[in-house]
Amino acid sequence: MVPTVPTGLAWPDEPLRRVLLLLGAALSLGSASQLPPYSRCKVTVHSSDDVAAWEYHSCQPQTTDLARYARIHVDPMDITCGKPPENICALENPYLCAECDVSMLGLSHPPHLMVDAEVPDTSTFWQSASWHRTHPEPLRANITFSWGREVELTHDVVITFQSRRPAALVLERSRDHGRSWRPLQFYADDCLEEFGMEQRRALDLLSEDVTKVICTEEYSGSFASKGIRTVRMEIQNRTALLAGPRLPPGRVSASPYGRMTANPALRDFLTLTDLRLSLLRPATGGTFIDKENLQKYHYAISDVLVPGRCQCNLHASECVFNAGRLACVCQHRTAGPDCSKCQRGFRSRRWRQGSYLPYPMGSANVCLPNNAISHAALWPSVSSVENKEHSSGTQVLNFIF
Ligand SMILES: *[C@@H]1O[C@H](CO)[C@@H](O)[C@H](O)[C@H]1NC(C)=O
Ligand SMILES: *[C@@H]1O[C@H](CO)[C@@H](O)[C@H](O)[C@H]1NC(C)=O
Ligand SMILES: [Ca+2]
Repeated sequence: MVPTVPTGLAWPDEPLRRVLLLLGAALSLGSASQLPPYSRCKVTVHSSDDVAAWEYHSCQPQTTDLARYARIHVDPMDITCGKPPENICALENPYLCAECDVSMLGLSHPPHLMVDAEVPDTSTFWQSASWHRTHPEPLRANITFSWGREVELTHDVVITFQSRRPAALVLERSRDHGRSWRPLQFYADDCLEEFGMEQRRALDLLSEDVTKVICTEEYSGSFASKGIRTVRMEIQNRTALLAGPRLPPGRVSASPYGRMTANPALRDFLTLTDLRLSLLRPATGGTFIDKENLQKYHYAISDVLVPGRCQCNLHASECVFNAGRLACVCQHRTAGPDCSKCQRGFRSRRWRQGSYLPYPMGSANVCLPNNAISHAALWPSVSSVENKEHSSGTQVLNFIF
């Protein structure tokens, strides 16, 4: 099962994240009244003898680190260091080198070391070949994370480099399993020269720019701190543009999601099947390239964090990892890997996505039994569902079984 953290909490930074991932299951056992909206799909409101009544809510899986559930592919195939064995040196000191060799356990740096659990003080990392291998061609690498399904980003993507941060890179997304790609964000030490774009910070975005693709020099420009090794795609700064001022804990998620329903462009921007990190130019520490010591130019990444959740159309509160795939555990009589259709026998009205509105419970839009309409007397709520969904009522529908 996918470890989860409660949706209502702000996503914590490293290293608290690792701890919370473990605590997630325990925390979500808190009393029902403390649960944030959308974290459950169905609760018993009362039961007597053989009659149970349920209240349905729209729901979604909790945020988790999706990077751990992705297939990771590095391009070109031979760009990981160590085949043949080679020396990789420090940018600051070309005589401080370490051997990389794929055939030696302690000396190899395969891609999965970007998503393993980091133990304090002992970083494990993926490492590329050095520029020595490809010079005078550029040193480039694509790292692709594939989920084989739609997922949505909920918090900042954070890439932690072991090397200095690259001088140019692009973060891209695909919604069609890698057939087409669109940029999410450009990063360079000089945006104008590298990409022909004005440099901008996510902080400076206006609410009409919520899905604007920017180029930032914040992480690789000359003023970027040499000691800090992370590169971020600022998701929260964007959702915050829609949410307005920060809400008290426990209500953090509700308002932005309500507004996201009304902003399909942002939902589209944050929904993807694949995420790609395109490394275009390693850090060189300036414009001078030391051709005698090309082993000091390379990429190394110790951790990639992709906080998000399965896209389940607001019909599942859980997403499980099974046989290498993430799948929604569909509720509301829906079916399919992303709950995008009604179960057989429950199709008396057209399938609909759940909705975050009206606040705070949303609308479950459950699939109804095939005979629901003809048994209108038994299903008095069928028509009132429609009404309630458009009123400010909080209960969606009480189903009597
Ligand atoms: C990375 O992907 C882009 C876009 O598909 C492609 O043009 C480029 O050749 C790839 N780079 C490498 C180093 O494989
Ligand atoms: C943007 O993100 C940064 C870092 O997460 C945060 O300090 C800042 O307050 C955010 N800005 C807005 C406008 O939300
Ligand atoms: Ca690692």
